[in-house]
Amino acid sequence: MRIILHLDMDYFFAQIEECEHPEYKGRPLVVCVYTERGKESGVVSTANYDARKYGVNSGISVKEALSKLSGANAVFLPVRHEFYAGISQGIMETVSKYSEKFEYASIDEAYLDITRTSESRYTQAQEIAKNIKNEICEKFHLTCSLGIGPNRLIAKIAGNFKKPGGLTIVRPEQVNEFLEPMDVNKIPGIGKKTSEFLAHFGIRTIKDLKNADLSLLAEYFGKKTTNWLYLSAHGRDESEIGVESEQKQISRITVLKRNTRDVEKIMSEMNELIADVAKELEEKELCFSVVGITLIDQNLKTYTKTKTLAHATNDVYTTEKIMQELFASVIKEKKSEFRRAGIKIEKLKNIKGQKNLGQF
Ligand code: DCP
Ligand code: CA
Ligand code: CA
Repeated sequence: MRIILHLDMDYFFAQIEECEHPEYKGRPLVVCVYTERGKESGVVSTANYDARKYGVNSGISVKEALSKLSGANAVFLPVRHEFYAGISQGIMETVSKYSEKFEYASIDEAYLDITRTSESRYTQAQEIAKNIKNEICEKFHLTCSLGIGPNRLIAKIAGNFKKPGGLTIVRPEQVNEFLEPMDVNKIPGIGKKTSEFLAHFGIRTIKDLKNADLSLLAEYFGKKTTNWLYLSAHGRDESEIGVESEQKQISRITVLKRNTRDVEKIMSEMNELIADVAKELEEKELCFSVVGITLIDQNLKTYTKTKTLAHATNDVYTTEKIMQELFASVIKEKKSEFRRAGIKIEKLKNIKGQKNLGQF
């Protein structure tokens, strides 16, 4: 019997800003992605719970947020993504120590398979959850919400159940009563369109979905999605946490047109290799969380350097800047001229069971 834990940081970007500016505590705080057009143009990245009371949530326009919060003594701050990513990385490192089966899910979310560490006991799982909360609080002064259940799906729904600061435990024998009264959109992957579609058939709660006519659903959603809907409604999810793919890395290397120490020149010769790696990632449906480079000098000495990302990604193009920094740092340390250069990605994982069904 597996026990899975889901972690999600509370109002993550806004909570970090609160922590950085204790003087704003108690005031509505909104983190914004501004456009160049100024202080009224842009969207809300996230907001603290004081601001949410006024209906300010991720994705609404800054203008709308300003109007909802007029007279509320609110604070508006620009998003600082790199800064939050650094804190995320620290949190993920801390949390990943609680199990060898760890999986990054997003900048503020992760899954742990704690079957072994809890000895399959929910009382012990609860202790582990408390320890995680305490450690995050002590090290980062931040709160999170945790969910524990027999699989990834239940852990995630449990984690979202009580926020902020929640710890919700759903034991196998409680799964049905926990899920049945919920709206279908509580199932991760069922977005607005799917739930509207289901509502046409009179399916609003997870209990409705359990009792639905599968052949009717299959006509609209296809067999694969219908099967997934059926399993989810029954709280079933076999997907493993943090299984690394059998393939350990993808790498490409090339002979440079001329021996060089010029980072820009090296990067300009990486384009083809990067495109090639991107293609392989897509074909094999893999994501990765470590980026690396290789340089070989005129004496055939090899140098490599890697960096662990704050969260796994399947988009190698977003790591070009990191590659460039890694090349630059090797070049700075060594005196050689370089003859060959290459890139690699590691910690490959299969992207599965994480499909977003929002397109329905
Ligand atoms: N985020 C964003 N734009 C969105 C959604 C999220 O920029 N449309 C960013 C800001 C969030 C972070 O991602 O802080 C994590 O997203 P969550 O959905 O987990 O939301 P929060 O952590 O902000 O709030 P909650 O307490 O509901 O988890
Ligand atoms: Ca969150
Ligand atoms: Ca999240």
